[in-house]
Amino acid sequence: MRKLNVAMIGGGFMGKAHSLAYAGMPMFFSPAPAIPYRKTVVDINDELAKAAADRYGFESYSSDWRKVVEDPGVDVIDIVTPNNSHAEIAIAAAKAGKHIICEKPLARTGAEAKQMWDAVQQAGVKHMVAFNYRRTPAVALAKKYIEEGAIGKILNFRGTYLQDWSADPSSPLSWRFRKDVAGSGALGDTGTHVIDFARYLVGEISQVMGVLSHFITERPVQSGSVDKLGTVKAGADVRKEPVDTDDEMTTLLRFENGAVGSIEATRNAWGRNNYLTFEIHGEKGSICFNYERRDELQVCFSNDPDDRRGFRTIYTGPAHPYGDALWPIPALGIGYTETKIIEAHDFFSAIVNDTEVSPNFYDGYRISVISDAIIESAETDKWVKCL
Ligand code: NAI
Ligand code: SOE
Repeated sequence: MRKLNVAMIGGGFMGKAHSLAYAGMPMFFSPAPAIPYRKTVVDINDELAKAAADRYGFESYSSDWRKVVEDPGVDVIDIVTPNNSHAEIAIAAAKAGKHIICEKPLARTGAEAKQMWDAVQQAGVKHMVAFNYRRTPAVALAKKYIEEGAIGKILNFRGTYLQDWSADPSSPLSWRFRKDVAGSGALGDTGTHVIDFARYLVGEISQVMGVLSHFITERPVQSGSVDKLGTVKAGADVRKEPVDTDDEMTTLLRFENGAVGSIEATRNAWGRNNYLTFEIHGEKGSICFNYERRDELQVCFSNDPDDRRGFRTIYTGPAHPYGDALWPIPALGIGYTETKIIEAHDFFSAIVNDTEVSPNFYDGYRISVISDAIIESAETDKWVKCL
């Protein structure tokens, strides 16, 4: 079995998720396309890097990503750092001929993302952006139904990403609230996952009409480089700094194929934890998904008899996408890790078989262009074209 050496840059939340995926992928997918070997992990200092290596099972560690990217023994660079470092690391990795998987959003702006897309094209390496939610089996099943024509021509897409981990103004100001690091707030952090769903399931987005809100304007400063995602509350005496990113994004959408839609992403939705949803209406039926109930897909088909028509629930299992590799009985429970395992499988398959994988840096670039258009639309109060 071919072994591919991975250097992972960043050892926080996504460092954990990607490491689990590398360890678990060959257990779920047999035979695995390749063994992702956890060779080196990098963080901002040796102490954090060593802790990540020990915890996540890497052979070595470093605090110098530039050196690691040049290492001839490394095949794959995995970028799981905050958004402001994605471009620099990815462009250097592409120049060094490494295959690259980069966390979302690909970049802070469309211009930055374009440089990354250009760099991987010039280098001829494989590239993927880690919008893993589309690899939830129920989401892949929705895609299959749409491609089979089960709901006919799509008319409407409604997507949401509602969270409350930062709804409390006393939860600290991490990198996710800093425009220079994150690029934007709810828009880039979670809204982009829904934009990925919209493009994947419906098609290219051609125009947007957005509103960005900014309700929580300052937060207590957080110590350390890892975002504690609201799990640590600061005392009243802690110094506060301004938040310069949006905490809510709402946008109308027009698709190239004539469909219309809307997306809402908010950080202020008490009671909603990872409420990532879509509802798609076609001429012959509807499909609904809610990540908080991610084993389930709700479907309604217009050609069901009048007295039986209505939503029904399909629990994903062996009969559905990725079913052979996952669990033998529907509704045993698909987790976040499974989506990352499938993502790793599809990325390593593309490397080994020299095929394309999606979403790739082009998709990441398009999502950044659409995000820029939402910002411009919110600033000008006008529809903005993004195609
Ligand atoms: P985190 O704050 O948990 O961890 C970031 C890690 O990167 C920290 O250990 C930090 O010290 C390290 N780091 C920062 N700058 C670095 C540099 N220049 N070189 C090496 N290490 C550096 O952040 P988290 O949540 O893991 O987010 C990382 C990326 O993953 C972000 O782009 C985020 O948007 C994305 N993400 C994606 C998710 C998904 O569902 N696909 C979920 C959570 C995050
Ligand atoms: C925080 O909003 C966050 O960790 C996002 O950064 C991720 O992309 C999302 O998957 C879960 O929530």
